[in-house]
Amino acid sequence: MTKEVNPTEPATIPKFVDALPKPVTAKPKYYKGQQRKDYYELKMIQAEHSFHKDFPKSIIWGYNGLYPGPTIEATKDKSIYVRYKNLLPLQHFLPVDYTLHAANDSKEVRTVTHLHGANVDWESDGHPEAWYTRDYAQTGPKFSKEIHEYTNHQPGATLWYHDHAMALTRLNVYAGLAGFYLLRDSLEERSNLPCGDYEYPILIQDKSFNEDGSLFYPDEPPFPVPVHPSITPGFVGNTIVVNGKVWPYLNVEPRKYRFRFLNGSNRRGYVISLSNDEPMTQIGTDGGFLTVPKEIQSVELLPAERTDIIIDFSKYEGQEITLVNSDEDFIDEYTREIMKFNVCLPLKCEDTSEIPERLAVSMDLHSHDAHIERHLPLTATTDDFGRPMLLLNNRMYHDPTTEKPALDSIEIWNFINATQFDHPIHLHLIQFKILERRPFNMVLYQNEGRLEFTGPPEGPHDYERGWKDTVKAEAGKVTKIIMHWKDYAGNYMWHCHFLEHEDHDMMRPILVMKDVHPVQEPHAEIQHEVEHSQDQHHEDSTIVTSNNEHTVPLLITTPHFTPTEEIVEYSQDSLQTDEKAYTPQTIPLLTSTQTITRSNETSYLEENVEYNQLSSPLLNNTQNITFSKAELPDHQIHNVTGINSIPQPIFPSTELQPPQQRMATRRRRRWY
Ligand SMILES: [Cu+2]
Repeated sequence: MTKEVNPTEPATIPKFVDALPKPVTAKPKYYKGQQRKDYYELKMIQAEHSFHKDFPKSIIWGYNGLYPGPTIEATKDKSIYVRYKNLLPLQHFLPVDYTLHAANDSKEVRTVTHLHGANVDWESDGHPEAWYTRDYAQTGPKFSKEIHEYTNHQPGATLWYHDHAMALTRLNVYAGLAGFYLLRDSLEERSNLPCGDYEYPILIQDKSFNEDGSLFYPDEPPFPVPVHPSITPGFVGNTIVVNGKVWPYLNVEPRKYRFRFLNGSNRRGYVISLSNDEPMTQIGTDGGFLTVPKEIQSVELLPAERTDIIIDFSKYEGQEITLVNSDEDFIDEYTREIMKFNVCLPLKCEDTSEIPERLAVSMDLHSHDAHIERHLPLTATTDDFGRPMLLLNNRMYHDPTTEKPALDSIEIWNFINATQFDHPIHLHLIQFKILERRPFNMVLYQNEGRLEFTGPPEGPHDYERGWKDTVKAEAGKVTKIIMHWKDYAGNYMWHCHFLEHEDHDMMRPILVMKDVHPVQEPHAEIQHEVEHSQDQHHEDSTIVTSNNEHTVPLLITTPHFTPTEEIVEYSQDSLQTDEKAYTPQTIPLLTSTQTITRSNETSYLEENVEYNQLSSPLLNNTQNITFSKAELPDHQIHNVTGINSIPQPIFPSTELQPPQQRMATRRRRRWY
């Protein structure tokens, strides 16, 4: 007896009955009467899409009406031009929250396409405020041109384009506005990697459906809020959709295949492995090839992360192998599986493809070359409506810009994740390397703003040692990355790539500045002086104090934690357990930041004015704790004045455990 298929109930949905589609390749278009090889036009339109052979057709929004959008194939250093035309309906078919930042600029559907991972001029980057409505009837404050120019001055890589409109990204991407952008280079050309029919880009997203097969997206969180529709703290779907099909299969030959995996989900992370526990060969990360191929058992992909993998099916002839998800968050028996490979096709011809011993040339960035080191907290608070809200550097999106790297400078960024969740942090424009992650005392940091490490630094995971543009900032750890700000100046972004977080202020501007000294104050606001502790037992100790403690302007009472100078130090417990490994030391960079002279006094003053006028809703529920040197409880612990504690989030319990009642009435749809 066949069970009736109900798109809301994963248990009733047959798995592995639709073949995995390969997205079509975008073709250049005629432009002003001429056919050009470098001009593309993609039309965002509403269309019908079949997610599963047993589902009714669903409404989606797709580039050229396709989900995923057509794959753009580009070549390193050859410019291409793309116009993404908004021909969508004026009203959204998913629940829009008009209380989010700038969402009420226009009630119509706003779109803007970001090329994720691209080294690109900011006006072509797809800035969230460069949005436009249908036929460019209305445009956002940062909109400047209709045609994006991609110069492709970067190594070959798996990039992707997706919608990035301010406060609508989660809905527009969920509706289907995403596609691949494969940048190829001569290194790839010279290699003999699997290609053509043996190369697949794989877009993994999770979705939930209504009974009629339409896409489901919640219109409110699972706790009472005074706003409707309202954003949720995060949404995960109850099915896994790969290249537009729910749990598809791919018939393969017993030979090597290349898969470029992309997690395009709103909130869900995946830990991918093969059901037969055999290893896979990783050849690339977000930003392109690794220096050497790496055998891995599994790879974790948070939203927006990519991995380039070779799977050799030659040993598995006749087998069925499932691509397994062992991520622990939001997992159930259904989402544990992603897709299936059936090694059932006859070998068409001998597999002559190879995995080269060496791939890319090594071009590492070294800590000692960094001009500046920034410390950037990830914290939780509540918004004007009492809803949980996550912040970067304790600021909302529209607060004045604080991350202003100088063009051609090398910087180190430390993400101090004081929330209870990991967050995938994405930086526009550049690719970076992960240096380390290091656990710290969360309670001490949350209560007093002091950073105390509780263990040794951990190197990046084996599958994330290449170039990255999105990194998992782990909860309770400081994640340290290094990057070179090069090629372009202007307005960029850094943000969490959980789309519900990004749309709700977990996003901050970056201004890459031309003609300034590469060494500046990390956050361009408070002037600090550094005093050396007299304590002979702790010669390396440093206390950072503000030089105008008694006349602090408003900006110091705002919840802006600005640890200009951070010191590595350790808890007593750690010292006792492993003294050798925990020998205190200062970060070598401190020396260079201690002697900072401001190169741009004018912009500093302007910034001050802006801060004094700033009123943030955070002020109401934030306590200000200021320490002076005399009050320091222990000279081993280093401190910064003007630190504010951030109230603890209300939402973690709701994010992990939606109320049971609601779960039952809404048929396993989830809000997170
Ligand atoms: Cu986040």
